[in-house]
Parts: sequence; C-alpha cells; structure tokens
Amino acid sequence: MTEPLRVLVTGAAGQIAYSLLYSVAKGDVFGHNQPISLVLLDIDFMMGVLQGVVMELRDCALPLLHEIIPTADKNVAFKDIDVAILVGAMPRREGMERKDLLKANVKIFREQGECLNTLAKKSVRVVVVGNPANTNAYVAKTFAPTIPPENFTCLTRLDQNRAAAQIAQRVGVTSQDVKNVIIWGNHSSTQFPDVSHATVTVNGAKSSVKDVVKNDSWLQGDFISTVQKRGAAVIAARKLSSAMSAAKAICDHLRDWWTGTADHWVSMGVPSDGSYGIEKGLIYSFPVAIKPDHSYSIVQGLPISDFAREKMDATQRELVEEKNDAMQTVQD
Ligand code: NAX
Repeated sequence: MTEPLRVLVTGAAGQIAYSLLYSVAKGDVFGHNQPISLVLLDIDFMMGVLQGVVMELRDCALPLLHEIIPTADKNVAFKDIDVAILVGAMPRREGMERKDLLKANVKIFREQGECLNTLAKKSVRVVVVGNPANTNAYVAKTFAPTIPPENFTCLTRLDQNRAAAQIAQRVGVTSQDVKNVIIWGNHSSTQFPDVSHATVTVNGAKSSVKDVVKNDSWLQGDFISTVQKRGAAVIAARKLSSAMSAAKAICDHLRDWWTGTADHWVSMGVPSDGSYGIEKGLIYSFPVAIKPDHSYSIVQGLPISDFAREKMDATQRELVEEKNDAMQTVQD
C-alpha cells in the first residue's frame, strides 16, 4: 500500500478550504491511488468551525482519506508534511493600512517558514494562496533556508484560468482549447495576462489567439483589465472573495506540479532565476514547464515585445517594493 501523503491546509476553516478539501481528499489532485493524511490548521478561535468541517469530511466517506488532523498548533501542523497549502492569512480590515496588513502577514509567514524549516520534510512543496501571495511566499522561503527555494510557489493559476476563460468565451470554445496563456508578475492588479504566445483550437485546428480573436485593441485593453480586476468584480457581486474558483485553481496548480505538464506550460509564482531580466529570488509568476518528477523550469526564449516589457517591469516594480517593505517590517 502506498504511504499516505501528508498534506497541510492552513486557513482550513475558511471559505476557500471548504471548497478545496473535498477535491484533495477525493484524489483529484495527487491521484486516485494516493492515500492522504489531511492536516488542518486554523487559529484557536476557529476550532469549533473546523470541527464541523472535519465532521463533513468524515461523512464524505472517502476511501483515500487516511486520517484528518485538525489543530491550532503549528508544531503539530508542520511536522513531516509533504505538501503545504498556505491559505490562511490576515485579511484586510476596514481602516487597516497596507503596511499594517503587510506586517501582520510577514509575522504569520515568517513563523510558518521557520516551522517548514525545522519540522517539514526537506522535500516539502509549498503553494501560498493567502494574500499578498507572492510576498508571503518570499517571506516563508527566506525563513526556510534548508528547503530548496524552488519548492516555494504562489498561486497565479486562478488568474491564468480567468484569462483562458475570457478567451474561450470570446471565441466560443471551452477553456481546455486555450493553451499557454501566461500570467507575469504579481497576483494583484498589476499582473500582466499575456496571450501573445497562446493558442486556441477551433474545430480541431490550432492557431494563435491573436489570429483567431483578430482584435488587438481588445487583447491589449479590456481583456487585460478584466482579468486584472476579476477578483474585485467577484467581491463586488458576491460580497465575498473568490472561493470555488480559487480552490479549483489550487487543485490545478498542485496536480500539474505533481504529474507534469507535457505539451504546454502553466503559470506559477516561483523564485526568479533572473530569466527575462526579473530580479533573482523574487517570487514572480512565470510560464513554467513541469516534468513528472515534480521538477519545473521557467520557459525560456519567448520574444518579449515593448508592450509586454513595460507591463512585466511595472509588476516587477510593485513586487520589489512589497518585498522591501515586508523585509523592513522584519527589522522593525
Ligand atoms: P477566509 O477568511 O474565509 O478564511 C481564512 C482562514 O484563515 C480563516 O479561517 C482564518 O481563521 C484562517 N487564518 C488566519 N490566520 C491564520 C493563521 N495564522 N494560521 C492558520 N489559519 C489562519 O478567507 P478565504 O476566502 O478562504 O481566503 C484566504 C486567502 O486567500 C485570503 O488571503 C485571500 O486574499 C486569498 N486569495 C488568494 C487568491 C490567489 O489567487 N492567490 C485568490 C482567492 C483569495 O482572494
């Protein structure tokens, strides 16, 4: 029998986790032959709610769910884990300054980085979802020097899925027919959704998105701003942030990291190796190709237009500033 994979989800009593846990426990992410031990971390105050989530998970009667460990103790949560899905973060409250929000999150992700460093398996793979996701991943990576930096990623797959869905809707195909959409940079409104290398398959024929859409001003205008502002649009309509689609994107991110991407690429926030002139070490969303052994590489050699360069640099500037502010709060 295969050893259970120990998967930690933080923010486990929250709304994204509620949409996520079933898919992970059912086998949709790590495979239908892979038993799972689910470790669920939330804060003390949420333990009652978390018990309800545990009851529901048990009531799903899932054959792959080996055990469930609900806890508010970081030392229990991070012990020997194979995968960390870091969803829990300090939300922005009314009247809260950006700097205060950053400070609260630096504290959380510094502690979690230290726990990863001392308690988790050295092969642990980390995806940070809690915002500001790129910078939180940067902080966790910084405080976990014994874990390979490339094991730290942040979620930009929701942005990629949103972009692919916009193109699919415009062309009248499904999102599956749209490949190689890239999200560059920060998971924020400065991100650059780029379809200049993307393809779409219509009636069995694959062409560039640009040739099929035949509307550059839309591709360089409303398309980009719609994707950049999609999170805010969902909040405005639902009075809550994206949860179902965020959970689906986490599953896509981790499933591809586990099984590989074969003939296409996907976007993940990963530590920059200096590719495309992006500051080394910054957690920046790039197109990556993933092998079945979980190793990935940033797709090289894509031609970058002046239009793209300007947008890639703008989102880099925001990330550098966020990172500098975050590291400053560590010293305060
Ligand atoms: P919820 O407020 O529903 O849940 C968050 C949970 O995290 C709460 O149960 C809270 O008690 C817990 N928590 C807070 N601090 C914690 C800590 N130190 N350790 C463990 N648990 C902790 O938020 P939800 O809608 O689930 O969103 C979670 C995070 O995802 C937010 O930061 C949100 O901004 C971010 N998002 C990121 C996305 C991405 O693509 N990267 C998209 C969706 C979402 O906006």
